[in-house]
Amino acid sequence: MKIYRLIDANINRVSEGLRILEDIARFVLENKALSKDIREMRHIVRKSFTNHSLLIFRDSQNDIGLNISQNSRLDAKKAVSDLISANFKRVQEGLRSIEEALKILGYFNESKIYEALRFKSYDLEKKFSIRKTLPDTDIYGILGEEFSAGKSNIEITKEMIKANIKIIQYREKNKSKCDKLKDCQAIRKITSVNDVIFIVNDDIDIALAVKADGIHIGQKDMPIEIVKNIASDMIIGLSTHNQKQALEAVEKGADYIGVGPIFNTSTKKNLEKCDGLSFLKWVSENISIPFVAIGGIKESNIATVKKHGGKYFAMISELVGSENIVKKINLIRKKLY
Ligand code: 3NM
Repeated sequence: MKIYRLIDANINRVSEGLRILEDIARFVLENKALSKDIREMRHIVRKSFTNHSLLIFRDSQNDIGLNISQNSRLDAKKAVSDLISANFKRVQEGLRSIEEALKILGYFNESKIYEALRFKSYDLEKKFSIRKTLPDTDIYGILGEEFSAGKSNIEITKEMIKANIKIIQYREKNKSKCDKLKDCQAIRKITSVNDVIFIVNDDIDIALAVKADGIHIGQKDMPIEIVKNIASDMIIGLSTHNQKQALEAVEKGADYIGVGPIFNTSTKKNLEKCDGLSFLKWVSENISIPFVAIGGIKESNIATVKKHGGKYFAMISELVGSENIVKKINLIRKKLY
């Protein structure tokens, strides 16, 4: 009979996990379809034992797991993404337990229902992922008004989006905090509506204030471990200039790395030394996270960057300095495909 108690405990565990996931889908991700899928799953789990026959086996006060669980710090969560993965794990483990217990009791058909629910939960988990990866795209646009021949960052953002750019970084080295904040608030609105990833360079406070998708930092900025603590749900990009830095970035949990400078450029002050193309080639063969080539990339040399393993190409002056950004991006794409 204790096996029924095990099933009862796991039905509660699974239902509670699903309830948390349903709430995240509804209130955090604001995704109605996902929330509905989870709710349906929860109802199936609950209704498969409708006659409350399992209630008599419930003995949660005497559950030896309760004390352990209440004293444990192992389940401390830092971010919504941690909460999501912990609860999917809980749901999947619970479903597995029920599945096996039902088999012992000879309920093979019922056990299949729980197996199917477990597989469904793997699919749903993929849909839940909070944006932590770069979009599968080509050009990574970076803003900078001092290189834009008079156009504002807002105008440039709109032109980039018209050209189907899927990721835009705000990088201003000389503006006041207040001006940067105003710019970023406006750009966040435009990028959100157009489903474009918005990354802020350097200023974590601004990235957090405007709810950017990510933050990009350099080697001399705040250490990535600290940034990850502060901005745990954000995409974190780190500039790297040699193999050691690239390996360290992966180890410390960067979501992507900048690789450069590929060529000489006057856009960045105090440009780091880098064996551009051969470093990029090495990264393309040895680094498992996304990598963005940067530094002096133009329409005229982008094919060479691609030949050396480039997949994402970041550009400032070549894009923002163009009279017609859409036309420029189309010309660049012709060199890539
Ligand atoms: N970072 P442009 S090179 C911002 O090597 C930046 O990490 C670099 O500008 C790095 O496309 C660079 O105008 C400047 O050359 C890129």
